[in-house]
Amino acid sequence: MSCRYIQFDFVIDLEILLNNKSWYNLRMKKLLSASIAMGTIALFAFAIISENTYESNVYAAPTSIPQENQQGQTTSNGIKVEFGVPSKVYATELTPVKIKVTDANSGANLSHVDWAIVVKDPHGNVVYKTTTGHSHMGIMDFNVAFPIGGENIISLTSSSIGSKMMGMDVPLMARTHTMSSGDLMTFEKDAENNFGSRTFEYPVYVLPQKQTRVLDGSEKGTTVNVELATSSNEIIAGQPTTLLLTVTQPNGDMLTHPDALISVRKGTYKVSSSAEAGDPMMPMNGAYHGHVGQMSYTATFPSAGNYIVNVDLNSLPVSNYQFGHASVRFNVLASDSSGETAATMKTAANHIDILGLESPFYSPNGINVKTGTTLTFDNVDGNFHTVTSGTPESGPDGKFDSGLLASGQSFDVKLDKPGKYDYFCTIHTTMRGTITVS
Ligand SMILES: [Cu+2]
Repeated sequence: MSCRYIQFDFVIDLEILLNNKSWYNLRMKKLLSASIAMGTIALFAFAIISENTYESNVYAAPTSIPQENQQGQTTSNGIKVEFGVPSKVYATELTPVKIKVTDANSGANLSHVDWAIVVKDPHGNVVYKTTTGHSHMGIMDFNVAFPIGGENIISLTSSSIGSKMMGMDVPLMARTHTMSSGDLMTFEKDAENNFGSRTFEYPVYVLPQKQTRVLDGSEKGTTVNVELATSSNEIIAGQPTTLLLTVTQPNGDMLTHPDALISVRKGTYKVSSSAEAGDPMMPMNGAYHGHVGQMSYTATFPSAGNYIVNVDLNSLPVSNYQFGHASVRFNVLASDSSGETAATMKTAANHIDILGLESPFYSPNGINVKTGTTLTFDNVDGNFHTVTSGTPESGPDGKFDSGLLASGQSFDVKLDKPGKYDYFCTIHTTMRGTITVS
């Protein structure tokens, strides 16, 4: 199937939307001016809501997987998601992830689908999260570096654009539809494909950190291959970790009798080294020596974070390949014993982060506060959302409404009456949360 990558956007007058508190009372016709724009950013996705009751089941692929990843696909009620990563994925290495959403019957891409991705490491920690994105052509490719080896989970939530927004018609071209010929302009045979919101989960088997570099030797015209690997799925701070160094010739054969100085640094601070600075006449004095080009070095990384492993290599007169001297810096990542690699997100008791399309949508999703507390919602996602009291089923109840919140904007609400308050996003109706006031 051929796909033409045409960007087709409805351009909305943002000024009207953002300045008019009752923007959704205006007719869509006044707000939308249909135009074809090549290569522009999607703006319309935030202004569209479906009146359908959304499904939000999780479709999980089988969890027993080999160490080499296979291309996967999942079909649920006519929606097919194709998923692909390289067969071998290494921790900390930037990895391309390919995702495509199609109509299961025709195989054609679905247009105008909102989507978000969450990556969970083997401990269940969220290690990567996309902003809520919009796909014109059903293609949702992205890159991620998995910090920890083992079975990681990629969770994709995709959400269709329906025919109604707050009771008003959405133009046909802006709805999710099956592109009958793979072309946004030709979908007459199957004009609408409003499948709601669905979450698909895929396991990705990630191998321990391994990095390979090709270095220029100081001898003219020579190169040498250096591989740094760990045997465990993660480097845990405070525990001794063995680093394996393998040195090979350009033809791939093992390079015999190399000397190596290995040092581990965090910033400018030297954590450990295989030898102290040597005699200037014998610069590799005290270095590790590998008879067959393989050396191991055990270091303890004191805390979680990024480290530099510096390797200085020399060939010796008895080596089977003369490259002179070469050096390289590797970046490695250490995590603490629970697998946390980044500072944990701290949320004050009266702050709620708007995360976007992926569960838990609003964090914390349920919150208990005392009467009279002012709550602040921060939109930390990259897309527009609302905080609107009520439920998607019965609509806004008028108690509070943020209107459209752009990325980085916040909304304050003070609740003086005890009770349970439901709220939701009028753009992505799977996004909902509750506030309990007592
Ligand atoms: Cu939203």
